[in-house]
Amino acid sequence: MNTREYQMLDRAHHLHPFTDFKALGEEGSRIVTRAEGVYIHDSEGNRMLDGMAGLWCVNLGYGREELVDAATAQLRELPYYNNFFKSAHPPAVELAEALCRLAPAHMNRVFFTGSGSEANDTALRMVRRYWQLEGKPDKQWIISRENAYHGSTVAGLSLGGMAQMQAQGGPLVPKIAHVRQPYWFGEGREMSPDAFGRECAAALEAKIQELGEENVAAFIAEPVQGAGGAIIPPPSYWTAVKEVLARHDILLIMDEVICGFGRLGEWFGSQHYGLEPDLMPIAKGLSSGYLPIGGVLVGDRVADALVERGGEFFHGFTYSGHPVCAAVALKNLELMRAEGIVERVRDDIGPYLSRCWASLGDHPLVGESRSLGLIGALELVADKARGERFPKSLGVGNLCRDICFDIGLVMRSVGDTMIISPPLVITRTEVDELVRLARQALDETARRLTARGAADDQTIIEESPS
Ligand code: PXG
Repeated sequence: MNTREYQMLDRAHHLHPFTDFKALGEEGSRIVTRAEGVYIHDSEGNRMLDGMAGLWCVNLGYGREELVDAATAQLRELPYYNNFFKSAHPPAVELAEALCRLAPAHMNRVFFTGSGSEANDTALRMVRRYWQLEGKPDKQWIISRENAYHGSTVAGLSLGGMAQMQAQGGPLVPKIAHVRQPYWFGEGREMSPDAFGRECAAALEAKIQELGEENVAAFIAEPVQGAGGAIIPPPSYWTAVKEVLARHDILLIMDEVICGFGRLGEWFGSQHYGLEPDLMPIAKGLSSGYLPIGGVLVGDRVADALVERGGEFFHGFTYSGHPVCAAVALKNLELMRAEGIVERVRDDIGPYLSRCWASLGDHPLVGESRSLGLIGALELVADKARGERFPKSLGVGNLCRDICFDIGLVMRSVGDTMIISPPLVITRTEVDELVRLARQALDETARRLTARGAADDQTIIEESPS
């Protein structure tokens, strides 16, 4: 089939995630056909540097034969069996052990799911059940943050704080509240980053007091918000939040779906911030995205209660710990360890990317460039000196993203924030290419905005009665 034929069938039958179906149908999808290393290829023969590692997940890059072999061998041996009814199979058991060895010392158990959304559903069920078992059944409220993304199932949607999503969702899961996010560039520039970080932690404490500590089960957050806009909190934030949670005996769910498995230069993002979460939902980088698998790492406090006093936990999925997905995840972790991927992000390629990425800060369109490990963001602004945004209606972020695709770079936009999260195996030469293409895209975006502005001025002059 050629591109046109794929696009026609796609339009006729395929409802894409997070997509205006009609608009996409008119435009036509990009048909991605193959990939290797950090590059994807489309059906028109274009090659693009994948600055997003798929969707924040292809950490080991594309085309790893070892992962293909692990999947093939497991498909032959045991393509499926479940972990219900007193059964288990080697890949699930071995993966559980490997994960708990990597996780902080107080986390010794894992519950498998098929995705990050299911992991967050599971975490929600677990914390409410935990407090029930503790004889505090009123501790049901979960506090999350505005603009958080925790998945697209109803629980994920409810835990998340994305207003547009929730507006389409109908009644949400009850007893979930949201507090402000530590987004200094977007919401806190009238004060220092540290003061703002403390203020956000104070907002969490105020919410706990408003709801009543005796009614609050847990706080859920990502170490660094990914889909929300690669929001790296000010250094004061997590220190202060940790104190608040300890003061009020509130559990911490750290959503590690994006930050887990090396993205921030530690196995888990929580470790970068010195946090000891009670639960850690994981997915994405667990298998480098080769097959769908997620889970929740459970700390001893919650796990001991569930195991010792919980009786049957009525929860699970057909594909909880799927053997082929588990075998691939296991091999993925083995390769990450053998190749020192996490240390490489922390000590070498992360700092290198940081230096190169920071150099984009001098561009007239960039109000802030920030990065941590292998997550980076650029804030596009209309007025660099004052950090003023463009009107939303101009869609500058999307314009820049489309230009990126045209010149061979996948860079995502969240509003007017441009984001990268490349495969962790990216080389220095490829980082140089990524940053060069990003600068080229910024230049072209600026050029088109100027051309548009000139056209608008022209229109005004022509329309003017004088
Ligand atoms: N938590 C976090 C922090 C995520 O980023 C999920 C949970 C849900 O995982 P699943 O596997 O159910 O998709 C995610 C997923 C984007 C984008 O536009 C990000 C995600 C998903 C879709 C789009 O950046 N993250």
